Amino acid sequence: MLKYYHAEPLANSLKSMVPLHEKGLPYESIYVDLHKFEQHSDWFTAINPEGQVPVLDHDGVIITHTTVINEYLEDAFPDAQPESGPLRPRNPEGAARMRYWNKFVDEHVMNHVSMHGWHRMIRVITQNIEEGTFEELMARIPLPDQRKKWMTARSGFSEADLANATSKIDYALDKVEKQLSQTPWLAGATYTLADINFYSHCGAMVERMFPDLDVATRYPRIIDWRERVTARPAVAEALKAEDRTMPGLRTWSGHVR
Ligand SMILES: N[C@@H](CCC(=O)N[C@@H](CS)C(=O)NCC(=O)O)C(=O)O
Repeated sequence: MLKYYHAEPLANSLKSMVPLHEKGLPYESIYVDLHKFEQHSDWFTAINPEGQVPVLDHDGVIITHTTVINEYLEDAFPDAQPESGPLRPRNPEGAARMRYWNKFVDEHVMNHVSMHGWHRMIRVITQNIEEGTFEELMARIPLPDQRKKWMTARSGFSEADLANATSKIDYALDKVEKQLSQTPWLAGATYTLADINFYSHCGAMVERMFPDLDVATRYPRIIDWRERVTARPAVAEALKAEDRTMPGLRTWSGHVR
């Protein structure tokens, strides 16, 4: 029995939900309301002491961190694969290329996109919380870096930090565009966990978040790649989870990560 604890199907919550659908694995979907700080509540930190989503529970075995969850699913359910082939290539070179891109997205993309999302949305949410209540909520956050991020969101990220994040995203888009001029998918000839990773963090929302980067004109291969990912039935299924979470709020800006 699989249980998946998640927020809205965006970013990390989307990233491990897509493989569940691609592999056709039935799971119990458990929505964790980040807007109510449920991720730091006692019931949830009893499951994940780091107080973050998503979390996979496989017959009581708790797995956290999306890249780890996605590889776990490959190891635990090797025969459940989409028609396009395994999400982690079976040959060592293909698997290494997939991991290279996962590492790149995890280390050089995710946090930069996240900072802009927080700056635009979380700042407003945090500023609407009264001082004493805010301090109490902060005290419940298990990860020190995450606590710092929530507190910075309240005062606002600096223009220098935001500009630095934008330039890192531009660098990443350029790198992905070049890769897509050589191979149809990030890790080579087939769609893999690397595509799911970049799509979840930097797919549908990138144009709306960074209009100045002029993505549609400067990165046409990324647009084409994004359409191919979006057209996958499993991706559409995962995105539909929005209907079970917060109807009508499928925008990057409604999300806490
Ligand atoms: N490295 C983790 C990051 C998880 C993460 O950042 N989760 C966000 C949601 S996308 C979260 O729980 N944010 C709320 C918080 O930290 O309070 C992963 O890959 O799963």
